[in-house]
Amino acid sequence: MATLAIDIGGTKIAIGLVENDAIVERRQFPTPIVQQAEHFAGTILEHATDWIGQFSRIGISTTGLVTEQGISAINPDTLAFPAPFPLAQALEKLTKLPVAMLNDAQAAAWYEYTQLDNNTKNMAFITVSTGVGGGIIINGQLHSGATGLAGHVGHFSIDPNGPHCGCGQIGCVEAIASGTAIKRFSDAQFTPNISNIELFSLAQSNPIANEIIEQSAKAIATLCCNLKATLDLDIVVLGGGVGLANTYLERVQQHIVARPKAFQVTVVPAKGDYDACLLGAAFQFNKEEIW
Ligand code: BMX
Ligand code: ZN
Repeated sequence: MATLAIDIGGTKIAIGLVENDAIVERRQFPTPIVQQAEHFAGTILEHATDWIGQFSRIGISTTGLVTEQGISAINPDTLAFPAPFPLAQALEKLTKLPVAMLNDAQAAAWYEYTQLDNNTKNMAFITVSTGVGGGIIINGQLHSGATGLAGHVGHFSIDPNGPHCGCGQIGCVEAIASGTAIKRFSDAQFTPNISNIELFSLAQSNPIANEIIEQSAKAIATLCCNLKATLDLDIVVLGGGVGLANTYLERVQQHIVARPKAFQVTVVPAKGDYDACLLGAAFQFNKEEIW
């Protein structure tokens, strides 16, 4: 029997049927703007109507802080739910199936950890996408903390003179490096406005475009070195639409090697590619069995 995997982002939802550790079918649609969890759950299930009967459990990975009560935004600018949003309960009620839910980057961290060699015990996954999210594995276990907040590394405040973050702090990595931040810097420079994909192409010839991306990559490098200093990580896995964009990983690596050796850490691209969070949604069921 397969698992229905659901990955909830601020702008889009990806769903997949995951069987034998692989996505056998996948779909994507815009995140519905509804206030009621049951209405939201019903909309998701409508996109999976023809899969009903093929899955025996549901795994959710979602942007935001996940607690027993539901989903709450740390940065409300990127999510329009009333908090806490009891999505797991709503899906359980509608399907009568077991439902598990984790933060998106924590779920991806667990998936990516299972794909690494056995010598790796301490790692972090960082996604640079709409926001900047993270998940931390310590001694082979996902560390989510007493309140589920652990890994919200996008809210390391790294510049006291930096931009305001939607979380209420100033100079967060997310406010400098995320896809949303890149778009904001880009819109202030280019008229007519261009997409982030266009910005990455333009960066090859235009120093302003290049500087916006460099600023993001440098903030992520600072984050990686701070995490190395805090947790002595073996490796950092990078994902997300921006994190996996052409030249981005190399830019981060270049900034890391300019730091003192003690704080340098190896950064590799996510094996799950753009679907690391979706695979993580299904893999959270394997958490207990693996070690
Ligand atoms: C934000 C926060 C994190 C999330 C991260 C990446 C909210 C709604 N989300 O820091 O929980 O992991 O963004 O999210 O507060 P993504 O949507 O960019 O993948
Ligand atoms: Zn913040």
